[in-house]
Amino acid sequence: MALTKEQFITEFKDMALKLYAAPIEDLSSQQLYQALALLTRSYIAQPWADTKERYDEEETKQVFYFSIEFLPGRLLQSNLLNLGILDEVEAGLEELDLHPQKIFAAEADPGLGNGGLGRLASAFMDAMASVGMAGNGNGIRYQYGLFKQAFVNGYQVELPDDWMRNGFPWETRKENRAVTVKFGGWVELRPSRSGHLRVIYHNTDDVLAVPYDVAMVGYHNGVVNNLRLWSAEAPINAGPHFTLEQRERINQITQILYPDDSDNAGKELRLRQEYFFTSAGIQSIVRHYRRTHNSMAGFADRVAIHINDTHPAMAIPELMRVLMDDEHVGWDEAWRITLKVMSYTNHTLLSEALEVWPIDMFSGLLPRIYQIVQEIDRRFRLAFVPQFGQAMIDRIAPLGNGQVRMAYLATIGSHAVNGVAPLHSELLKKDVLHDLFQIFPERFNNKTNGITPRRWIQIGDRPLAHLLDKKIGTAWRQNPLALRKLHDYIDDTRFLADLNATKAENKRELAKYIDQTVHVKVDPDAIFDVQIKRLHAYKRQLLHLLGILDAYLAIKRGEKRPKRLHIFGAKAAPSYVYAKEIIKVMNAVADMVDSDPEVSPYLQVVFLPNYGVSMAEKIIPAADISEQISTAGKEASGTSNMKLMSAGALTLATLDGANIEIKNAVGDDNIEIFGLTEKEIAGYYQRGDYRSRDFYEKDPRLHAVLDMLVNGKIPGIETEGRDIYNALLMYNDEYFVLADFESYLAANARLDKLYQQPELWAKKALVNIAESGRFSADFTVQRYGREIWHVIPQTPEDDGSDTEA
Ligand code: Z15
Repeated sequence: MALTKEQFITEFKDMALKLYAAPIEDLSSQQLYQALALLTRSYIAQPWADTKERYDEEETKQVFYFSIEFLPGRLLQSNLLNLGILDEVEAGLEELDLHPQKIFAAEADPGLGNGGLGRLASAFMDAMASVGMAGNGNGIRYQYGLFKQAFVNGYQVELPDDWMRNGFPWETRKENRAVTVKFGGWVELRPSRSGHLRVIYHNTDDVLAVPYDVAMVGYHNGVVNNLRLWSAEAPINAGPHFTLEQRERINQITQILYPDDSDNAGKELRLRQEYFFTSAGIQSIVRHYRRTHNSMAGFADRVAIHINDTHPAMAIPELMRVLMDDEHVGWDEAWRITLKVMSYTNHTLLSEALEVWPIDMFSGLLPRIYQIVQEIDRRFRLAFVPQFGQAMIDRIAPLGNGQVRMAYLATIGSHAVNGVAPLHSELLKKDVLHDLFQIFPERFNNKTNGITPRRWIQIGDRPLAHLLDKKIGTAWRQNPLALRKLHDYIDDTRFLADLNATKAENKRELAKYIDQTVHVKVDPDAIFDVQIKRLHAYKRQLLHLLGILDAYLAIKRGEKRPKRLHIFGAKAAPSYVYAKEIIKVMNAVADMVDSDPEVSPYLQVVFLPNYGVSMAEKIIPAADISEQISTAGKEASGTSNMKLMSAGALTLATLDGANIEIKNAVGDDNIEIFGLTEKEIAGYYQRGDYRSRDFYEKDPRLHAVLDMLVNGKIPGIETEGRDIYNALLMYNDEYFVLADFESYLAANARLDKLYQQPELWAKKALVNIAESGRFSADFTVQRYGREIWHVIPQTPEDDGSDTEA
């Protein structure tokens, strides 16, 4: 849109006055933010309404991305950027003697997700709007987001995230679009005169699902899509017997986000949440469709529904329910429509993350849905036992072992199933979904994850963005493949120096931020070595920690090395004891290193509390090294690896998830690979001959490091050090930390050496930035659009460099 600085100043002052009856000089940053957000929303309103109208008029096929998590990050700056008015607004604010960054920082970060899965969903929302695809999000409006993390005495403490305290100016309550979701009770099936079954519900708990819509603004294209977040409320005419307690129970459904990442706790409230937003979404899609169509026959040509991990897999039986019970479609036709509409992404191979529900709980809470799952199960068995045998079908039918198995249900009820990186997609076919792959090979495909360079470079890394503009022009802002132009400057000494200077500037900024937030002074000349992701044993923050302890001991012995600053950001699930113990030990090591004047000139460790999207925007631009060190075969894709690469950090990585893609993109010389491969690890499993103790006994450096966990050298970690020591040596080190220790150290030594040659380092950084464009989520959603959703997006062009499994 077009907006001059002068126009903006007038409208902004006007909005502030209307809202606060005060001149802007009297307003707090929070108030200025509110005024600016409301003004921005007023700019979004028309294109939002126009987009909706256009989709309806042209009968555009629409995608509905169902996800129990969304992590959009702060929206003000990104909306201004995408509207194309960020520069004018900032200039206007500055003319008013205001500080744009201070105003942007007043926005609460909606933490409606845990990690990669939720952030991916939001990247896809941004990307779909930006490529002009009709893509809607469907999720939950959690009143409290992911807990706020604090450290007390080095221990993680979880505080509530009251993110809506000041309101959420981006949402609009659509009370006229509310639907009712039914739980519990029992169902009566009664044949009606017209021949179809009448389904009568008795004694159900009814919940009103009220949607709150959030605009998803496309980049410079006038498109505004919709993210619909559902809130649970008591039904309006609930009657005199409706107690406060019942109201409380209803409100609970959308009160909190479960703080578990890649883990499944199997709690009933979680099942309620899943059905709540899934049923509400399906009902509202069907209702909207039926306003302009008098049968469901063409539904699958207008609607694609994507199931982001199994949390919304109930979309399959729920759509069957609506088609049959409400729309009177027969089973076969309903199943045909459902299969054509539904697609499913798997995000993990970890068995503890695969969702299963006890049949008792499931059938009690969702009796009608359970009947439909039983029928899906019955027909599946009938169809495939003859060809594949009872034993195999028993393993993979939706019902088995007294459980509803959601990944199997999702695969059986979708026309497409994908993993999120080539290795992951291969392993899905080999292990977790092997038997279903035998039956439905044509459904399986890979869609490598992506990120949005708009947030990570254009907003998060302004110094780099400006340097790029100067050198290769601004085309990369529209099409990130244009970053490849950078290759032309691989021998441009001046430019390489500029690149290093940009990184140095970002490091100084981060150093300031660290000082302000945790009151720790860090040396901006150190190597900034970053590991930012959820705390999980398989991600092996512990390997990184052992590397730090080795460095500590080496420095104590008198070894000199370039100074390294290790930066961690990670939340542990509140119930994940081992992960929390690792946090405690990290913090203890940070203190020990810091208080030792022999060591602190060479080594520093900072664990930043409350890592999230907004903090990532500050850390990533300053990173020199990106630690992506999961046990091979365990990390489905990873996405921080892509973000850090695009900021020119060198990746220190195992051959896992999308690290393999990064390696293929930049070439072996521009990434630091170490550790066991997935094959080698599978070999250990098969033979059953991994013995972590052998590594401990053979390698004196490893021996010394592990002993530090239990010999009292690190103050205050008696319990935690012992538990970790035992996990590694008594319980045989489930994640092969000890097996990879030596090669991890060797890779780190190579990085230390490389850092002595700043120009060579800059060349490798350049290649990483240049090749990061392929990981733009714009391309990812276009691949989904072409190959899974069958919607036809317009711009920008894909380079065709797909990554099929
Ligand atoms: C989650 O964040 C991921 C997988 C899950 O099963 C759950 Cl419950 C949460 C992550 C993967 O661990 C990560 O490798 C991947 O990049 C991300 O999803 C997005 O696909």
